[in-house]
Order: sequence, then C-alpha cells, then structure tokens
Amino acid sequence: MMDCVFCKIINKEIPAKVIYEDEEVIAINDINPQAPIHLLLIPKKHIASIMEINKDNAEILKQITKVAQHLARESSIDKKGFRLVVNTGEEGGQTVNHLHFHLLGGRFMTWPPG
Ligand code: D5M
Repeated sequence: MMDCVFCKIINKEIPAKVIYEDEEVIAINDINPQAPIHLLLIPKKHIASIMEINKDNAEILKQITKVAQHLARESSIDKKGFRLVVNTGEEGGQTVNHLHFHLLGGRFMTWPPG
C-alpha cells in the first residue's frame, strides 16, 4: 500500500525504533506513547483492520499473540499486567488503516478508556 505509514516502516522507507521483527510481524515504539511502555505490533502484510481478518489470514493473530507474550516478558510487564488494544474504525479511534495492536504497560490502566 503506497500511502500506508506502517507499510513504509516495514519496507524501511521511513525510520522507526524497531523492537522486534520476524517474517510476519514487526514491533515498534509508538511515536506518541501513552504509557511508559507503548509498542505497536504490526503484521507485515497490509490488513486494513481487524474487520479484514478471515480464515485465510487468521494465523497472523496467533503469531501476534506470541510476539505480545514475548515482548511483555522482555519488558517485565507480563506479571504486573498490561493492555493489548486494537482500535477499529473511526469511532474506535483507529487513525492508521493498517491493523496494529497497541501493547501498553508500565503504569496502572484506567477503565473505561477515553
Ligand atoms: O494508532 C496509530 C498509532 O500509530 C498512534 O498511536 C501513533 C502511531 N504512529 C503513527 N505514525 C507513526 C510512526 N511513524 N512511528 C511510530 N508510531 C506511529 P491508532 O490505533 O490507529 O490510533
């Protein structure tokens, strides 16, 4: 996707602080962190939102879960707790139309979210 900021990061066309990378997933620091730890877990394949997950691409969710567990342990938030968030669509607060999971931790989270 030519105009997708996350595709550009994945293709190394724009810089980002890459925390983790494998064949299917990349994890970067969020540019506008909302918690002491705020990572974005992004499938390398362009999938616009969670609404585009189907039987042909659902495997990526397993890999993202594995990466989230790994990065939570690495960041020492696995036992204290953290939040994994997928904003979806306009009212859901999604601003980048390439599926991504926010991994937030390092502080107490409040509920309800804003
Ligand atoms: O989250 C989109 C998130 O993506 C938002 O928290 C900012 C972040 N973002 C946008 N551009 C960049 C770059 N270039 N590097 C790192 N992080 C970025 P959403 O759930 O769609 O609102």
